[in-house]
Order: sequence, then C-alpha cells, then structure tokens
Amino acid sequence: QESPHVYTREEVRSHSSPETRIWVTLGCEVFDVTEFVDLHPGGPSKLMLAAGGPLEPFWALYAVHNQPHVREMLAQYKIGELSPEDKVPSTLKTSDPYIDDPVRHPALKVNSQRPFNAEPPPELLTENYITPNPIFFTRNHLPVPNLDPETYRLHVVGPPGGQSLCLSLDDLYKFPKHEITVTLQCAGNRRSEMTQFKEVRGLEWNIGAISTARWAGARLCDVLAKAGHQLCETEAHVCFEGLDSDPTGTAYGASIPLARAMDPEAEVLLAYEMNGQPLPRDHGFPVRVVVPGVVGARHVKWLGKVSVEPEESYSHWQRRDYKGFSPSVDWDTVDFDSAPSIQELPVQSAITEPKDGETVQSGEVTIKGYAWSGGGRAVVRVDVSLDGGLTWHVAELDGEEQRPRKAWAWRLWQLQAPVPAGRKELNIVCKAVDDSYNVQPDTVAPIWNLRGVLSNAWHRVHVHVAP
Ligand code: MTE
Ligand code: MO
Repeated sequence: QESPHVYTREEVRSHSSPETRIWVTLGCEVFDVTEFVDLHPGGPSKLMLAAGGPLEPFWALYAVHNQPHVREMLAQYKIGELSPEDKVPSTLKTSDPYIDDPVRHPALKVNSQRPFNAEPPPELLTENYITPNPIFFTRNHLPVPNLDPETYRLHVVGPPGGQSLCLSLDDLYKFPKHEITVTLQCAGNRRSEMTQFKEVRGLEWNIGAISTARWAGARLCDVLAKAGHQLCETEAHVCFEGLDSDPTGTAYGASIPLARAMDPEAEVLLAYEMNGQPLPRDHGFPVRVVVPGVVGARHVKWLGKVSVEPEESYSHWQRRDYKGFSPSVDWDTVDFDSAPSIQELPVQSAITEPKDGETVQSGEVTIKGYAWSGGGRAVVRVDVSLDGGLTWHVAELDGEEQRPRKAWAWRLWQLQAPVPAGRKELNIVCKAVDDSYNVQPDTVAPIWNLRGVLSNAWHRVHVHVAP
C-alpha cells in the first residue's frame, strides 16, 4: 500500500476555485471535491464557503452532514492527508455553535436538532386556539443568537434626506403598542406528504409547521415613517436582516414589498411580545418581524436591520429558496430567478384528530383540525368527508371572529358525525374554502415541486372502526 500524499494547509488553501480545483479537509484528510460542487444538495455556493479549508465549522452548523453516507461519498474524493503539524486547530474541532441554544419543550417533534426545527404533535396543535409559547413550532436556519436586551439596537436605515434610527428596546416601546392574533406558517408545512408522492429536498414537516400567537409591538409603518420613509411610485422593498449568521458572517435575511410595510391596515409588526411575554429566544428575542398573512420566512427573527431598497433582499432565502415551481421542473432545470418569492400563502387545512392509523369507536366520530388562508382571506367553510370525498359534511368553525381582509389567524374546526353502520374503516378528508372561494387541490401530484413547498392538498387520514 502506497503512503498517502501529504499536503500543507497552505497548499490546501490555494485550491479554492474551479480554476485551481477545489480542495477541502476533514480531520487530517484532504479531498478534491471539484467534481462534487455542482452535485452538492445544499447548492454549489454552500460548499464553496468551505473551499480551501476545513469542513468542520460548516458540518458543526449543518449537522445533517454527520452521517455515514455523507462520509462515504466524501471518501471517493480523497487525495491525501494533511502534514501532521497542520491538523485542524482544536478550537475549530470542539467549538459547537449550537452549544448556547435554549432548552426546548419535550413535547415538540424534532425534525432537526442543529439547526433546531420542531413542531407540536397534531393532538396538541388544536388543543388551544392560541398556541402556548413552549410548543409553538420552531424553524431556525442557524444557531440562536444570545442577545442582551440592554445593548440591543435595531438599525433602521433612513431615506436620502431622512434620518437613520438606532433604536433600543425602550425606544421601540415608545411607539404605539399594537397587538394582533396572527397565524404563522412555514412554506414547508406538510412537506412530508409531497415526499410520499416523490422525493423533495427539505425538512420533513408533518402538519404542525403552523402555530398561532398574540403578537404585540410597534407597527413597522410607524417606525419607517419616523425615519422619513414614504410610499413611492417606483418598486421598492423593505429588507430585514437577522442577527443570526453563518460562519462567513452572512445573516438570515428576507424582504416584503414596501407597499405592504407602509400600509397601516396590513399591520406589519416589529414584535417584542408573544402571548403577553417577551419573545422566547427561539422565536426572535428581543424583536422579530410579524407579517400577517405572509409566509413564515419573511417574519425575520432577532431583527438587527431594516432598510428600504429598490430590489428584493439578496438573501439566499429570498432569491434561492421559498419559491414554487411546476412539477416538471427538477434540480437540473430549475431557474430560481424565473419565479416570484412566496409572500401570501394559499388556503390550507388539516385534520389533527383522529390520527392516521388510529381506531375510532363505532357510533359517532369527532374530527378536529385547523384551517387558514394567506393574505388576510377568511376561512368561510371547511368540508369534511368520511368516505374519501364522495359525500361531505360541513364542519363547525371555532375561534376568533375574522375581520374582512384582515383574517390573519386560523379557525379551528370540528365535526361530530355518525359512523355509517357496518363500516370497518373511514377515509377522512378535509378541505377549506376562503372568502375568495379559493379551494385546496384534491391531490399532491399537480402541485408537487422540487422543494416541497406550498403543500396544501386535501388532508387525508385513514382510520379503523372498532367492531
Ligand atoms: N429569522 C431568522 N433571523 N432566522 C431564521 O432562520 N426562519 C424563518 C423565519 N424567520 C428564520 C427567521 C422561517 S423559514 C420561518 S418559517 C419562521 O421564522 C419560523 O418562526 P418560528 O420559529 O418563530 O416559528
Ligand atoms: Mo419557513
């Protein structure tokens, strides 16, 4: 057996572009991953962040890499080893960027530990109209920053001729306090049903990447007005930056159109309270954006900066993610610039009780769930079927009355229905209708997309009937 080639860290560093070829290290091993860059599931740009250096800091952040099949794949690209004096500095090996993440509630169903992504189980989801903070679903892309409320500052960039603001929490409290009930839903909610149809890339959310809270804070329009911003004729966007960032210092970011941000009726908040409490750390302490009726990705947490720009945020999460595509588009043909970023979400509903595979009593069955629509559109009806969609019952809607065009929160619903005599199983289905008479598609196939977003087909639960 030949002894491996030995390279210095200096040499590895000089291989950081396609022209010089792309090398990375893991432990003491050196890999030439040039051919793999375009195949990287997270996109070529993510892998390029590590070009010429160690993978450890990135793998620590995206712990999904620490699996045997990833190591096997990497092994194919091995070209040698690091010279002994050049092994990874121990600080890089041991430092865990997630070490400071908060403690979480054990009821949460965890989809990913690092970064932390978790949802409440269906049976808890509709237990309360307002989701208790500890089980509110959590979607983090990065470690949770630990911010000091005393030194926290929000930077609001002013327009030319206006004034930039540097706001402490106390400054924010001086704006009129506005409180509203808003349902927040991730674009990936119910992605696992898309996966069942055909593979997609993304976290395997069940039906719980949605939750509802009372949010209180300053209205974004008041803060923007204080800085001297006005509505303008030309296209403009309000860009948000979080104080969470990846190893290169790139922050989470997103944007919404200026017209929505400036509209007092759109009620966009810089929220500092969630259900009467300071925001929990997982949900953006001390300040986050709440954009009623709009996809979760725009509700930027740990808010550090607000600016008005002629174009949408250049953030990865605005431009290279959270977009919908035709079912025929795959990772070779996808053109992210060709589709608009998701803002308002389509009409949605799901069954939380009974659960798939459960056995229900004969006689009468109680079915529960949630329904919601984006853009402030109210849910006007939920139809429930016990026979896979042949015949329908209309469910009873619970929860807060909804204001026209400002129905920001979900309706919970339930139905008590007789189980037809002699039935051994039920195919329970629900679908909601919003006040624009938008309906949900009956199956996943026509709305399947490579990223598994906007999954809102009729929700189906199959149960057995006790003899
Ligand atoms: N804001 C920052 N700064 N970092 C993030 O990772 N995730 C976004 C959004 N805001 C995110 C963020 C996404 S994709 C969603 S769905 C919501 O936060 C989730 O909010 P929650 O964790 O409070 O439920
Ligand atoms: Mo999300």
